[in-house]
Amino acid sequence: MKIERIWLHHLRMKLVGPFETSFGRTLERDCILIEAACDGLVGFGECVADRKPGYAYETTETAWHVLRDFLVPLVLDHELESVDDFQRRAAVVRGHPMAKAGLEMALWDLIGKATGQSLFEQFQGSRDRVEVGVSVGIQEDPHALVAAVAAYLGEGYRRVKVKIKPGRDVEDIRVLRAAYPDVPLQVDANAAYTFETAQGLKPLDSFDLLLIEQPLAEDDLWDHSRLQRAFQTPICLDESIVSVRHARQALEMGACRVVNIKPGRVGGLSRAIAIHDLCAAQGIPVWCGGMLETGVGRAANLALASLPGFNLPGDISATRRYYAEDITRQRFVLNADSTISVPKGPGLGIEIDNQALKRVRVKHLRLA
Ligand code: NPQ
Ligand code: MG
Repeated sequence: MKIERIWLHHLRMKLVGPFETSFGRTLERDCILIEAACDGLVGFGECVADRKPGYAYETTETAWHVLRDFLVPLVLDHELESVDDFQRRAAVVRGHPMAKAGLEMALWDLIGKATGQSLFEQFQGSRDRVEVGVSVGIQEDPHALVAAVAAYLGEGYRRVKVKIKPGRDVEDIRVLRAAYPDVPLQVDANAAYTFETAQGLKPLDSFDLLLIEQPLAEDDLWDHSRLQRAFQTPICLDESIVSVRHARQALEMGACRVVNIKPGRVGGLSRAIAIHDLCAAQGIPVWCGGMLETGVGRAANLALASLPGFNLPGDISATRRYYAEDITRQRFVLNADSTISVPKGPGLGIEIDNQALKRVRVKHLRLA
């Protein structure tokens, strides 16, 4: 396969409402759509780096730079054998996993279109609909949280994740748990605590949570292992799991009992699958995280989450949870059983709505 041309599209999409986490409040979501052409076909990939380095160090601008100046030139006019071949070439670029993952996704889409296979088939997925939950941002107060959760339960979501931060943790969850004693519930701190301040989360152990996600810093596997020993609730790592090696080491030191897998955070769908395989071999539950993707990244996440080891509901909500208007013709909807169906068409199985794309595009660039 020889990629002939690549376009980068910087998008800015309005969220249906503000989304607040421990690292800030978001009203607009930036990302880069990568379009790669080869033999009359085009493949699309989504780079999930945001405008601000809040969740991770990459930003839309750093990813644009690394794609334009380093990753795209490695790919253009070079005979690529496979996705693995791309990853070997991309290894000369240190870090920048979201930039790599976006380009890798476009390759998967192209290969699928060339071979007539969906990503679901390429990955050998084991289910055609995947269980999903909803991620709820920090609200004005605990009562607003209960109201927000009530609305999502009304829409059919059966698993709820709540964002927490210091000062908005135990009491919020106590009130929510009292309102909904039986809802599968989990929390996500996005690295907002230290080993010391996280001791204050101990009462969460009595709320029957599925997991506590990323309480401590991204680069702190060791203190997570100390914290996991002190808590009954499983700790799940998100930001800390940046590679297959980090996943193995986290499991070896008992830093978590559950792993959140996001293709963007680990440098691509191929790496995400490798982490899935490692965890499955050790009986460690994994689930697919979410990065407020457009329909492009959402389609990729659905294919990934169809693998057999994804045995907890993913943060893959319906399109309308985040966007009134999306860039794909397909809008993803929640089935009555709190699942979303995996796309079936070749590659990602999505079509870009070019008019919608133009409406949300900040800038674009053609390479070669
Ligand atoms: C998480 N996602 O699991 C993330 C983090 C997250 C669905 O909870 C802009 C860009 C806003 C990236 C908000 C969910 C974001 C973002 C949250 C990532 O940690
Ligand atoms: Mg998270």
